[in-house]
Amino acid sequence: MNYNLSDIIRNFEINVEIEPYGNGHINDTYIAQSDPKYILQRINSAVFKNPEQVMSNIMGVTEHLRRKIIENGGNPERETLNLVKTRDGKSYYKADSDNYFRMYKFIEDAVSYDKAENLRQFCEAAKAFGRFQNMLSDYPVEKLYETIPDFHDTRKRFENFETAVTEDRMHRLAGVKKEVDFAFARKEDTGIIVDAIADGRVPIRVTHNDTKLNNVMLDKQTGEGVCVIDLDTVMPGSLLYDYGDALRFGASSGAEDERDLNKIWFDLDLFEVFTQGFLSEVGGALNEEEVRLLPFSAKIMTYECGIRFLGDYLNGDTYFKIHRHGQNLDRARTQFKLVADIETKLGIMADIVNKYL
Ligand code: ADP
Ligand code: GN1
Ligand code: MG
Repeated sequence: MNYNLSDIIRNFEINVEIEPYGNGHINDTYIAQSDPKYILQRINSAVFKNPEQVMSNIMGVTEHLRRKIIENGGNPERETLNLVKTRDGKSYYKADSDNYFRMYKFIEDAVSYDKAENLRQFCEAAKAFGRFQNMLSDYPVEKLYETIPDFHDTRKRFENFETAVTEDRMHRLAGVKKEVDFAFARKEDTGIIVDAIADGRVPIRVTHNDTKLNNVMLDKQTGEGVCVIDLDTVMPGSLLYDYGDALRFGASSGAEDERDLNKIWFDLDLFEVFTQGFLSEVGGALNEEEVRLLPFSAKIMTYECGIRFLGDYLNGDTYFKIHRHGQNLDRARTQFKLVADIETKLGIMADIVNKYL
């Protein structure tokens, strides 16, 4: 760490102890234990090459959400992220070219989960993501920067994965042949959503693109969804990305990095409550092709994450934070186990989707 956190927070006119917080794989998150509390984040500038554009998107989107929440009689202090300005009135503090920081008001009395404790929690998360999408349905897509180009272009993700396999920089390939074969056997799937978007069969919408369960805060008392957070990847995208990615993480029976694959399967009860919650709030806006691809989106988003984890493992763990050796490989393995399981369940999943249309 080549920055001093006490110096950083003084730029947001706060002067208290801060400590690491949260389980994200990308940014460095800290909590300021002041009254009220704040969240300080260092934007990962290796991942987000243009932090100014990230902040421009977040400012635009949170202002829009604030207006919508007020119109709906909600509480904008809790239901959207609120940026805290620096002393000189900016939305972020640039310590140097690699170190950009921002501060948010801390959302009190709310929790984010790495794993749903019951079906209701996942249903509430689904409603929150659906509402988020709905509230941004009239946000001008052209105002948004693509903070990570081709983020969910699975075909390009596959090309990057192939490069990682070919280069085998860390000499790890020999130990992951089975996983690599699994990924290559599904290469044909990688163009399905990308092509549907290119042909205009699937519309571009304003999407979150990282709808992990721990990116939504639920109220501690009522259990209801309060706020969707982690807005760095809000970009033009497909609703299928948000739906599929949320299921990838949240409808798994176990942790993303579980080593015992007997504990990993795709849970159809969780799938059902998510589908019900998401479709109830997203608005009646889905076209036929989107509906048709909903079950497949869970498979392909899980696959995409799997090849990203495996590619990162082959590249030497440079993208996703790891806390132990082999963690990205373990993550890839759970994703592929889920993909294989989803493949056997796509028919049932389609029936469930039809129930809630
Ligand atoms: P990352 O991009 O690394 O995933 P997040 O923005 O998701 O970072 O933040 C990491 C964690 O910090 C979240 O899962 C959540 O628990 C917590 N968090 C983030 N922002 C807030 C906030 N405004 N109020 C309360 N907790 C927050
Ligand atoms: C990262 O930042 P976090 O932990 O919410 C990643 C997502 C992956 C996810 C896998 C910007 O999300 O795309 O799906 O890890 N975010 C970025 O757990 O790459
Ligand atoms: Mg996060």
